[in-house]
Amino acid sequence: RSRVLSGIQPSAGSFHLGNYLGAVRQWVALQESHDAFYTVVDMHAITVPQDPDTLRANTRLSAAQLLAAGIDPERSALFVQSHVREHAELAWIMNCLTGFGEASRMTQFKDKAAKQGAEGTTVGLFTYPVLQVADILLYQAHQVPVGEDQRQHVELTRDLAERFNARYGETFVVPEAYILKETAKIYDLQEPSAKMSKSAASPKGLVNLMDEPKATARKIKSAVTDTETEIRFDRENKPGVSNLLGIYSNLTGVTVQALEEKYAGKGYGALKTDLAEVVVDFVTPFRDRTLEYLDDPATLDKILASGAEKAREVAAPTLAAAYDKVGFLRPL
Ligand code: AQP
Repeated sequence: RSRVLSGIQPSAGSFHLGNYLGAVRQWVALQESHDAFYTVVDMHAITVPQDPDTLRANTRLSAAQLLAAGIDPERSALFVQSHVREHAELAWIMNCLTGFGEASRMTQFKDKAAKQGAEGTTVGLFTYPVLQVADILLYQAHQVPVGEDQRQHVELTRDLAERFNARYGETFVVPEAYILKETAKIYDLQEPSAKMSKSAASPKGLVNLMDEPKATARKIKSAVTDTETEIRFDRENKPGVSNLLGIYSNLTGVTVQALEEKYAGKGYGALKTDLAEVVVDFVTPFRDRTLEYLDDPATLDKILASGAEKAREVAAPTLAAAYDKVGFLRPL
């Protein structure tokens, strides 16, 4: 069976609709057909300041949301990144293979560094993509289910796997990004040309799955559209309406074309009211399930411990092979 690996940051606590549709939903589907490794990447989270207690709570909350979304810990290894030390260790080797210029070209780094300012930008934020390379290569993953914003990081992973293999001999599987066209990028409700993001300009554009469903319904109803009246998918000229149609279609399985027909001659209000209901119907049970998992932290921690054990069974021999290849002397 081929392998998949992906990760999600616990920094915001709640996942947003972009995280779910762009990534997590594919994780759930892929565990049927693949050996799956899914991780809450707390080490990535600390590339920007985090309050320690909040980070701990949000790490559990993230794991609970993954379970609520349908990750089955019997089939998938669900673990916390910092529980598997090999991530940091392989990242060091990968840091030593990455060009400074190469890392400087990562657009996510440039965006995030611009937000943090020169003094607030840590070296950890700079090498974040390289840690992500290690996350993927440790598991010899064939596919990496992510949103479009992560494509460049998966490309870097491919380059580094190939570089390592060429320099030291065949060691790593060269992975591919697994990005579904329909959900590659979910957009901000208020700024529909920008991706939905936890660091959105306004919280009104961001649909957090753990928010009160009523608040979520309000956000959908006040989504930005345009001055026309026609409900038509046209990303270029009607980004707001297209985003709503995309979310609607992805949550219900009804095609965009069928939605266009359904809403022909109707106003934006009707579309928004119905979509608000669709989203509320999705988030309400999701949220309840998450809270149930959170209610029993001992069980949650056991699931994560067993996930880390499964992860280490694959990560440890991969790291040992890499240590050998680069010429580290084995300790007695
Ligand atoms: N808007 C989105 N559409 C589709 N996929 C998305 N992802 C994130 N936003 C969208 C995907 O979600 C997965 C987990 O993301 P992450 O934990 O790496 O967080 P991120 O990419 O940093 O998410 P944000 O909210 O966009 O955070 P900031 O504001 O910090 O950049 C990934 O697979 C990602 O592609």
